Parts: sequence; structure tokens; C-alpha cells
Amino acid sequence: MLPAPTTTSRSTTGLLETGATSWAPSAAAAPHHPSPPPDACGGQLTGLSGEITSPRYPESYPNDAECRWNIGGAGGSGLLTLVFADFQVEGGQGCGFDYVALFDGPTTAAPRLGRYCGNTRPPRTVSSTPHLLLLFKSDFNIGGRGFKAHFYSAARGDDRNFSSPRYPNFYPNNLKCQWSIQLPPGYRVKVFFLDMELEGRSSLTGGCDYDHLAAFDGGTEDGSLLGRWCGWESLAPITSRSNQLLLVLHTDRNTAKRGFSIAYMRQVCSSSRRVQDAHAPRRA
Ligand SMILES: [Ca+2]
Ligand SMILES: [Ca+2]
Repeated sequence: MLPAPTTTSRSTTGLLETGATSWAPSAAAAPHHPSPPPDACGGQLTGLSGEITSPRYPESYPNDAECRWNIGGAGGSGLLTLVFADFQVEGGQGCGFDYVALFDGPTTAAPRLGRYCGNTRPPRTVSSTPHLLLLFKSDFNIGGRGFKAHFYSAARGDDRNFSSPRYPNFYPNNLKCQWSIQLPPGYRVKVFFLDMELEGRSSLTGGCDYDHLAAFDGGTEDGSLLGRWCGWESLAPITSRSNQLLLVLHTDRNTAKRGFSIAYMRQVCSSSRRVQDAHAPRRA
């Protein structure tokens, strides 16, 4: 389906530098600033982690868009990991129409890590510098849902990974597995879902009755439930309230899937506010 024609203006896209970060107090002053144009996109993302979505996501992105998200560079030396949770961009030979391109540095002069279009989520990407540039371009017609991606910055070896048994092959039936993550006092555990496919919801109850993954705050299942998932879901990162987090995987007696892959890192701060990028979801 072709997107509805947009307004006559072709100047509503482009780089908008806001300098907003996860922890920047200046964002509190945002209401006093004029609203950016509705399709403004891109920006400088200096937080340790955050989310990027294409303009208007999950609605169809505008035509003639050019967005640059410059990730990193806040004096941190961590390498950047980028994981796409959702991806639907007009495809074509050589991705010549609409595409997402990733660069291993602050500008498009840096080595290109990949150029992607179509309906397949790009693979997880790790930079080799403390900068990562995400360029999104669309041509004059035919859009798509766009993309949603999560990034985090971690010094080499500072993040930890684990996955379900036999991942990426099907997990065994009749499992109950626990992963307990404990960090020194004062830290919180931040978990990123790199990939997840479990048996889907029950069509009878709509619940995750068969196989599911659950996260609890603290070291036991008595802690407060941070989330419970099944099926194929694109998951936002979760953060514990204490220095401990418990993940529990249950599988029932039949039907297995690929399972999950997770990265976690320590977060040392008291703010849990999410990164704001320059893209304004509100319509002017
Ligand atoms: Ca297009
Ligand atoms: Ca099952």
C-alpha cells in the first residue's frame, strides 16, 4: 500500500542536533523550546544506552527522509552494540531505494559496517570505535513501517552474554532453568534482549501458558516480576531495581523454538529515564 501523500514541504527531514542524552537535565527544559517539525529525525545520542526509531514509527516513514543518528562520543570509550528489534524498509537490488547504513565512526567517511533494506532484521552490530553512525534514507515513494533499534555502550568484555540451552537450535522440552545475575551493591542490572523466539501464547487464554521467560527483581522468584514473555516479541531492555536479577525459563512437554540470547551490563546510576532522540513522535 502506498503511503498517503505527504505535505508539499520536502524540508521537514534532516539532521537535528539536540544533544539530548539519558541523563541530561536540559531535556527538562524541552517544553520551553519550539517543537521540532513532525518528521525531524536523527540526533546525537550520548547516553550509555537508548532506542532509535525511524520517523513516525510504527507508521510508514516519510518519503525523501535523510536521518543521521550519531551514537556515542560522550567521552566514553565503550564500544557500541546495536540490535534491531523490528525492521521493514522498502527493499530493492543493492538497497538502492530506501536503506539503513551503519558506519564504524562518527561520519559517513568511516568504514561502512552494513547497508540494509527489506524485511529481514539486520544482524547485531558491534562497533570497533566509541562512535557508530546510523544513516537512514528513503526515496520519493513507497515506505514501510521502518525500524526500531536498541543500542548500548560497553567496554570490551564489560557486557556479558548468555542464551537458552542449545541456542540457536531448539531448546529442550520440560525445562526449568534459572540465571541469577548479581552485581556489587549500588549497581543495577540492565538486560538487553538480542533475540527471542519461544512457543507462542495460548489461543485459549491469550497468556504465556506453554513456554515462557520471566524476570524477577532480586535473587528469587519471590521478587517483584519485571516481565514475562513468550512467542516472538521485540523486547525493550529491562533494568532491575536492586543489584540482583533472576531470569527463569520454563518449557512444557512439546513444541520448542530457537530460544533467546541476552546481554546484560551493569548500570551505575539512579535515573531510569530513557534516551530521547531528536525524532518527535508528536504531530505539530
Ligand atoms: Ca521508498
Ligand atoms: Ca513448548
